[in-house]
Amino acid sequence: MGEQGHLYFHSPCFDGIASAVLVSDFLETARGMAPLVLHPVDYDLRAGWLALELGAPAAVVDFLYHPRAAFWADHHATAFLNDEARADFDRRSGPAVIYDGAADSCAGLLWRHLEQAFGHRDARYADLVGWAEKIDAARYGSVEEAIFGSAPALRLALGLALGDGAGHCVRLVRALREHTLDEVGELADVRQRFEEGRALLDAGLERFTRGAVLDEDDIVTFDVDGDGVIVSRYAPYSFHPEARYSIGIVRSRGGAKITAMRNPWREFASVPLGRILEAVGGGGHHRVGAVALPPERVAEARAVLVRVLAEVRRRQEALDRGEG
Ligand SMILES: [Mn+2]
Repeated sequence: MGEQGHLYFHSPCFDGIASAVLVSDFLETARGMAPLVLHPVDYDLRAGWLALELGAPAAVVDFLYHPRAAFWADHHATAFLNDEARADFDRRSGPAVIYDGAADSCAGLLWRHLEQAFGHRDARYADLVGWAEKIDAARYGSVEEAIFGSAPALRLALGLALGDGAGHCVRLVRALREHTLDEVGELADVRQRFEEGRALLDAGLERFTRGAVLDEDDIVTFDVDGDGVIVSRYAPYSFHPEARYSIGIVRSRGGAKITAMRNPWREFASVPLGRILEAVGGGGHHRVGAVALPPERVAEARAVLVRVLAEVRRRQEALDRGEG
């Protein structure tokens, strides 16, 4: 048995899980490491992340850059928490430390990179990677598929909206290493989460009917109570399929989340939402951004929404005038 390493992966997130499958397969199969200790991580760790003492050696995938990660891969626009982290990455960038902000998914990035740099690829995971690309880049055929799709990967993804209780994501990584997506989609806890998720999704859509407004420049704004339900990020386009953007607040006991998203089913040059949300303390990709406000800051939610809305309008007008 080789050295025992640690793998930190974004969770609860389909792409994070798929990335963990690929990289654990690579490190254990091609590099002969002992089975990795799996650590799901999420953005609540952001404030202390760069100072966090990782297990060694550590791999980090689909998540923030960490200077002590021996292996790191990510594609988020906001992967670097500060200029020092970015400079450190520039120094260390190489076959085991990779970044591509234009990649649709981290799993897709790893799929191509591990083959090119190390000649390592297990064709069994092609389906898993294809779905990670589709889910992370919102390449759904329709708004119906995005919200109500029931392919095994989408059943699993909806179940993740219930959170990462009781080691669910770690179990999924292990299951997907050994079994196909079809098989994992039939596991009892995946089925149960999917059923539960469906009911919460329906309840969430109902709240949306009362809370979403389309304004004159094709932006849907909303302010909904997400407590105890699942509010699909695609719900705005189910009610307003022609909208260019959806920007709104989802409130819950844990605080408020402001999300901005471009309509993935409409063709147009859009503004960098991840950057715009970064300016108010959040982050994301070009096509989607979000910021989470803790309970003590929910009173600011409307003001943040107004600020984001104004910035999206300002930049979109410049783009529409051809100045972007
Ligand atoms: Mn991702």
